[in-house]
Order: sequence, then C-alpha cells, then structure tokens
Amino acid sequence: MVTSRPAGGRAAGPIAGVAAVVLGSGAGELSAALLAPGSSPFAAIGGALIDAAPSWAKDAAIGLFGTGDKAALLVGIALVLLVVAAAAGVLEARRPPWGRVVFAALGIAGAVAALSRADAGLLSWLPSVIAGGLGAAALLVLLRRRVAPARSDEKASAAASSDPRMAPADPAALDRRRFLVWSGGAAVLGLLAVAGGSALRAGSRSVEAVRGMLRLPSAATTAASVPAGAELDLTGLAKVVTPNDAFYRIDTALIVPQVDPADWSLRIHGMVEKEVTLRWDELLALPLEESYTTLSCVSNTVGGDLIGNALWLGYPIRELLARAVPSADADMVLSHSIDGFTASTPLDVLQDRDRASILAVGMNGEPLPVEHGFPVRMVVPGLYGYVSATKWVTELEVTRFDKVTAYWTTRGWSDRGPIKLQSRIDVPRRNQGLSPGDTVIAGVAWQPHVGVSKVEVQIDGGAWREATLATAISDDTWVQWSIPWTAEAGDHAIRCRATNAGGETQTETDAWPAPDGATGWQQLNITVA
Ligand SMILES: Nc1nc2c(c(=O)[nH]1)N[C@H]1C(S)=C(S)[C@@H](COP(=O)(O)O)O[C@H]1N2
Ligand SMILES: [Mo]
Repeated sequence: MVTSRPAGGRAAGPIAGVAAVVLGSGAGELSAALLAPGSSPFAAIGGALIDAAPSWAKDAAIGLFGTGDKAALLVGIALVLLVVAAAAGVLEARRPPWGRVVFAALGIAGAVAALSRADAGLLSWLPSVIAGGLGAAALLVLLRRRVAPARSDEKASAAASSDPRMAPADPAALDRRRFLVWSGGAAVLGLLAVAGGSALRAGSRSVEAVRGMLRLPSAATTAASVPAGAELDLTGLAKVVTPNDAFYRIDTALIVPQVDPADWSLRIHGMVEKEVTLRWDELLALPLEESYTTLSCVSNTVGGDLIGNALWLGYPIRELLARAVPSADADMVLSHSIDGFTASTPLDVLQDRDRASILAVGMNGEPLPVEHGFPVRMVVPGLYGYVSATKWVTELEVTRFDKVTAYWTTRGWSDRGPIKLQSRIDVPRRNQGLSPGDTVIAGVAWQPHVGVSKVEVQIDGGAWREATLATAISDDTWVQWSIPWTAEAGDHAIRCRATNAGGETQTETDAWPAPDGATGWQQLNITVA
C-alpha cells in the first residue's frame, strides 16, 4: 500500500506560506536593524504606501485612527502579507515554482520601495532581498517535508493499528507531525528575529541617548511667563501649555528619523545671493529666543485634538535668510526634512519682523523630542503644520510658488495654509455622565497670529451667551474659555463659536479639512440624568 498523503492535508500550502513569510519578515527586520534602520521591508513598503496615498486616504486614516494611523497601517500591511503568503503557499503546493515566484516578487517590491526612500542608503535593498529569498527557500523546504515518501510497509501500519503506543509509526502521521514542527519552528524563529530586531533598534537609540545628555543654552530673549489666569485648571480641559508627551504627532515618517546633532547641518540655497550652511554648534551659539506658539494640523476636524501649544526655543529664520539674501522675485521657502518631506512657506511670512518664525531646538524646556523633529524643526505662528512646521529640517530652498510644489500641495492640498478661526468644547466630556445642577462648560479657541476676542455658547438653539475668556498667553496661542451652566435633566445640544481680534466670527458653514482646513461650529450632544 502506498501512503503518499500530503502531510498537512489541504492546509499544508497556507501553513507553509504563512510560516515562510513570518520567517522571511523576521530575517528582513533583523538584518535591517543591523544594517540600516530605515531599510526595514515593512517600513519601506509602508512609507511608499504613505507617499502614494491620495489625500482623501490620509484624511480617512487620520479620521479613523487619529495619531495611531501608523500602527494601523503596519497591522494592515501584516494582514495583507499573511493572506498573500497563504495564497502563495497554495500556489506552490499545486504549481511550483509559482509560490516562490510570488515571494521573490514581494522581496523585489520591498527592495524597490526601500531604495526609493529619501534617506535610502547603499544597502537599503538588502533586507528585503534577504526576506524574499529566505521566504522562498523556506516555502520550498517546508513543502518538500509535506509529502510522505512512498512506502509499502504494511507491517508497520498493522502494528500501529493493533498497538496504540506505536501510533507515530504511521508514516503519514509522522510526516504530518514533522511538517507541522518544521513550520511552527520557522514561524517561531521569524518571530524571535522580529523581537531581536526591535530590541537591537531600541538598544541602539543612540540619538535618544545624545538627546538625553544635551543641555540647551538658555534663551537670550525669554518669553514672558504664562499670565496668571491663562490656565483655568479644569478637569477635562486641555492644559494651556501642552505637555510634550501629550502633544499630537502627525508626520509621514513610519520610522522616526534619527538625526545626531553632530551630523546635522542646515543649508540655505536656491534663489539667494550666497548659500549659507549652519551647523548645530553654530546654531546653539546664536542668541536664541523663546516663544509660545500653537501648532495645528490642517487635518484637524471641528472639535478635534490635532492641536497643541508649547514654549519653543529657537532662532529667527528671518535672520538666517537675511544672511543668504533672497533674490527679489523669490516668494517661497521650500523646507526639506531629512526624510524627504517638504513644506512650502511664503517667504514674507518667514521674513516678517513681527512673527516668531523660528528654527526650533527646544520644546517646553527640553530639547525637541525625537518624534517632534529632533534636533531642529521649524515653527511658524499662524500657518498649519503641513506648510510650515518641518521636522528634522536640513534645507531651506528659496524659490517660487509657481516653480515647485511641496509634499502635501502636490497631493491636492492648498499651497497657502493660514490656520482658520476655530473653537472647541472640552468640558463636559461627551460620555462623562452629568447630573442636573450647576456646572461649567469650557474649552479652547484659536486663530494663531490673529488672536481671539470672544467666544459664545448656545444651548439647545437658544440665545448665544458670551463665555469668559481666560487671559491669552499671546495672539500666537490658543485661549481657554468657560461659562457657567445650570444643567437640567434631559438631552442637550451645546454649540460654541469664536470671534477673532479683527471682529470676524467663526463661520457656521461646514467644510472638510481638505484642501485648506475644516470649518463649522462644533455641537456637543449630551444627556443630563
Ligand atoms: N519631516 C516632517 N515634518 C513635518 C511633517 C512630516 O510629515 N514630516 N508633518 C507636518 C504636519 S502635517 C504637521 S501638522 C506638523 C505636526 O507636528 P508635531 O508632530 O510636532 O505635532 O508637523 C509637520 N512637519
Ligand atoms: Mo498636519
């Protein structure tokens, strides 16, 4: 009798595919951690997807996952990869070598993606090639294990059926077991390699270590201290100065760029009389200035939390531009990040004497956190981040709006991005469970570099009542507001709207974030019981 049943049955193909992809991915991540952190196959493919994504997809991702958009993307890539690998396993079981061809193609796709990154190195392609190659080899080896060799050993099977202790002697069962052990082993090895890779990466966070040792010089020009009465200190209300660990983070960098200040320099070039290069120690030797500025993301929806306010320490960009002497017909500065991101900022905004547009090195009394642009980023009061707040900045290219477009403007967002007048209700919280009686409604309002003069609140469609504004730190920051309310049992709709320093009231017209920022009045629906 010939027992040549596939050892894993119908499941052998998908099992082998999944085991092979886990092993291959592990090898890819581990070799990337050893060779070049940015070259991880996952990060390369994720980065390419982020860059290729249309702006509605960016909006949808931020809308669905908020600042967890990157984790969601990685989980999505992993799921798609598992499905493709399982299918490749089936293909390999039926029509070799096509499953291996799929693995090779995945490896090549990763290598191309890795090489196309702005910060790609000479060996960036290698981890993906290792991943694809090892995956294909594992697939071949595992599926060879699957088929029991032809036997005619009737005695063994007879013995097996009469003596349960001899059961594993059934050759098909033995091969099935061996196949599963090999597949499981491959997957476990792969997972260990992933863990090893991330441990290596964490251990070699030398830039984090450099940052930890760093002492920034004190400011030559300090900001006036936060006025008494700027912080209402209400539970649930955003702090007027956002702690660094609570500050929103939005960027296209799947792996946070690791820039050692010792290697950092800024080059100012393009339409200038003379190129200027500035090194880290030269920047720190300049008279640094402190300023409170509120940053906001253009993707922030009405009532959203992609906004924060910090005390920044840095040097005015206008002074550096003055050294380079921009030509008279330039009207834009394209700032470049080390990872290829770019932002287009109007030249006159950066040259404005009355605006603290700075190359920032400090945030709330510390060096910039690595994910907020360490060692140097731009901060420009009054403009959305995507046209001004370049993190890990390495180049200022003086140019013209009609000559080049920046990262997001190429993807359909407006080329000018002044922050729109907005207000938000923080208290009460939507689901906090409010009982009838005296309470308070509170929130924040902003239009950086313009300032807010009034906030009004409307309950259940009644008359607009003026809230009390806290003291603003400056026109470049948001301001807290509050208003007392006697809550009665039942369902309520609370709305708010701000008026800016120029007397203009926030528009009621709803608009999406794309292409130049959301508008409309926030409405909070709550039940008092
Ligand atoms: N290098 C780089 N800088 C960047 C971005 C980016 O994707 N890459 N995103 C910009 C956008 S859209 C915003 S809203 C701000 C957010 O800054 P934060 O993460 O420090 O809050 O950074 C800006 N600077
Ligand atoms: Mo943004």
